[in-house]
Amino acid sequence: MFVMAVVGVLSAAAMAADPRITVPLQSGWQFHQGELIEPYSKPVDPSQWIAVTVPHTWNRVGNVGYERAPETNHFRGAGWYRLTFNPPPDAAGKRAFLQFDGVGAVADVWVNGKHIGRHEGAFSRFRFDITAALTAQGPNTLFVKADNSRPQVGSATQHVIPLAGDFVIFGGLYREVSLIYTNPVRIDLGDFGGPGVYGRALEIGSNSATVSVKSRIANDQRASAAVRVETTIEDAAGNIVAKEEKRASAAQSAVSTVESTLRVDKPRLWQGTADPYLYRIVVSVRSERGQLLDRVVQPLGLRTMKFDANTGFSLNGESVRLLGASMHQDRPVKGWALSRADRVEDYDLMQEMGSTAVRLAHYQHDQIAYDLADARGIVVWAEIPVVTMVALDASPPTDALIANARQQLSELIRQNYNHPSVAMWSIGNEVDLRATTQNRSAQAHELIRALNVQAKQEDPGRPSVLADCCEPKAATPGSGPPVRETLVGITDIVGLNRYLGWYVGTTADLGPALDEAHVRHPQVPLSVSEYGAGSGLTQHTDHPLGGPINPKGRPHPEEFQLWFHEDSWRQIAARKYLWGVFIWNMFDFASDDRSEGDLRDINEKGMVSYDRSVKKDVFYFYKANWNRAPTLHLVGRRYVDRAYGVVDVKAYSNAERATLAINGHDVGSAACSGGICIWPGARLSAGLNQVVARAQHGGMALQDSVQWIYSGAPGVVRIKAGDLAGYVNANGIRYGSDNFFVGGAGRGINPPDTPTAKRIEVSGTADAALYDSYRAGTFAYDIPVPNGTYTVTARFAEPTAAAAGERLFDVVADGRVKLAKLDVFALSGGRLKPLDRSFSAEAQDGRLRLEFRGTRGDAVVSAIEIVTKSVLD
Ligand code: GCB
Repeated sequence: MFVMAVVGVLSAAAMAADPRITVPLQSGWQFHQGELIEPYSKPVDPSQWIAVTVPHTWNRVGNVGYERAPETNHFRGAGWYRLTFNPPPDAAGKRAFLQFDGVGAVADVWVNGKHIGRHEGAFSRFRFDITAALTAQGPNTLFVKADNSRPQVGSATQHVIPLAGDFVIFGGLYREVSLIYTNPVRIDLGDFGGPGVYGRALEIGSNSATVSVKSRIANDQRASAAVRVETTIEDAAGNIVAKEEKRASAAQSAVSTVESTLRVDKPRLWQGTADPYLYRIVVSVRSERGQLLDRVVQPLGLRTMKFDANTGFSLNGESVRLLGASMHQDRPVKGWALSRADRVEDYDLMQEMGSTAVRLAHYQHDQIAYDLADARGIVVWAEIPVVTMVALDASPPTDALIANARQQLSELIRQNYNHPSVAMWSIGNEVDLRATTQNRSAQAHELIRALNVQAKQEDPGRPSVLADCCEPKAATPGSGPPVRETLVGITDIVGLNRYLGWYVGTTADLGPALDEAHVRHPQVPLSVSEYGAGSGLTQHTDHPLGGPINPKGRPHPEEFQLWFHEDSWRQIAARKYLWGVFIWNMFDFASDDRSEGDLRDINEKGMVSYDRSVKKDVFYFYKANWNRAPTLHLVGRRYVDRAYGVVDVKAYSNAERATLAINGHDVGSAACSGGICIWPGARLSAGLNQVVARAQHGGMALQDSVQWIYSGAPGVVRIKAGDLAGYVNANGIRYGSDNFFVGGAGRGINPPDTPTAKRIEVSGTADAALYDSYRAGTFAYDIPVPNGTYTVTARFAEPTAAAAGERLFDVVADGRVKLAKLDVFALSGGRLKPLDRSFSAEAQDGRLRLEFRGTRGDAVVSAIEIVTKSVLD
């Protein structure tokens, strides 16, 4: 028989010290992707298996660049794992448990050919008692089938939450697996993966705190056992500050609960990031004669948290706004198989940005994530993956799905009950979204109500929460009742997912939308649980409002993300009733089938890139606003090859003022307001420009620099009107993104989400792309150029008119009408045909002003080229 490496066995000394033996199962695994027919009962063909170490996932999703890397693996289905192991020599007489910290997404487990059990749900820890299936004289063979099939009728995941979501469910044993040996009388390991010990502060005063600790004692002996349950609380230095011993009789083949109430004098509180002080609960179970049978250690943080609909959040009686972002649990190549070091780096980055809270979206994360939050004082929004859909079709959720959601909720709460960082339990994300489109809000309601009741039963001490996406719009007169009922009001507190200025509306709509919700639900404490915008780090614009953004496509200029967050944060910051704010998202993450920004299969709304190597400029915007540590960051370090010689230079800083120098020449000092310092209209020289910002803050001298190249010719400006990104034609002529405009609106001849097959283009030119965007309305351009005479060429293509005479407009320069009653349709011979017109114009006071005035309908222009006469002649 094919026998694999035998896992390590703990020393007798280690066993004596700890009555519980934990053996991590990391190496020696064999893996096979795809279906196998009863592999656990037949000899295994070694050629079908590869050696892997656990944590492991077979999926590889999300990469840098427009195209999928050849190593990409989107496979959704079954993966098999096989391991042979020997029990430790002293395990005789012990109970053996297999512990999985997380398997994507449904796990079936066999030991020595016997089916031990199945677990449904990709995120929670689970354990099986495998004592009866083990042979003491090894080797024992373990088979695990992990199945991450897409949820659909007939698949292994059809009744398993989440049924939807834009994040990838990575398949496999992506978290740790271990064998745990215990005495037959032990602290229970069968409580939804929980620790079996649950501590809760009943009262916290300045002189003392009262803590209740409930311990579940399991007994697999043939008779009841008399035990002594010793519960202690230790301070961070390991001193015992409270102790209680209880005698109990642990009933045979049952679980008995022992509750202790302890008093901690002069408690030191868990004060968030200011002082995340942790005690420890230690429960030791001993036999009557004092032999140590089992011991469990859990964190304890003493704190009170309150949420108020008008004043927001308070920690230990002090008002603080929870600031942070959401995060998923993946990275390039590794997928979900993260290491502790990865998690530490993620928390470091969050804290550098100034976060005091995190939304661990959209599911239960590994214990390391909650441990780090405890230790660093980061307040956690914890949640289960009831995401968007509660059924696969228009019928109500199945009983199996409801049971699965309930199971995952019990697992989340019991496994994380003792973490002081966890502030709330979330039971749904945007469940009103699909309810809206399929008119099934009643079904979402029923499930959410049931989960809410359960969350309160599991943990009366923490509020329930949900993330709402789609509050009903007030019914318009004559259109009947609103199509959906609100979910707001079911849970104690609420988060609002609002993508105003990205998926819908404009950023300016955000504040009013929040106020509307606040007025509609005056009793409900509200937060912003999601807002965000994508960013392609190789895509840039000189003006974020130059053209329409295509949220589900390309490009996503990095500067648009900055504008989005600057404008959104201003409005959020001003609304003191919000208890918290969670940016979507802290990190770019794998998202199947997105082709957005400059990436493939990535949701790029992160503050930091998928591989964590780039802190985007937006990261520093929040750092300047959220972190008190002195910060100065020049914006635009990736926009190196500049389209224009005159730029508004921007820095993010929490200093009061900053100064700027370009190539050693002083540009001046700028006030920094809301974290933003701006030097408008700074001039670049031809070639390489060294841009340096300096500031003094908190007794520190701050400096940051970027290098920009300007290779344009003096006195030549080319603008692609209505375009966010700019354009280089086949001859290498570069048009910058729309810029220097006053008024009007940027548009494309194809609305942003037009499918490729339906896209139209301008005909009769070799340079059709130059005419595929336009600015419309009554507007002007104030183009900064040296005084002098210029040849202006304006390029047009009628975007929408169906006949000559439908659109007429004047083009005015230096106060004179240069093109009168221009009828692009008539002059170009129809719609979507190019028309170029040139004229001379004077620049005065350092600018050339062009005005476009509609006389019938809106004026339009697709591109503008101005070239100084002296260069031309
Ligand atoms: C949402 C979802 C989140 C998505 C996000 C997006 O509303 O809650 O899971 O990733 O939008 O970026 O589209």
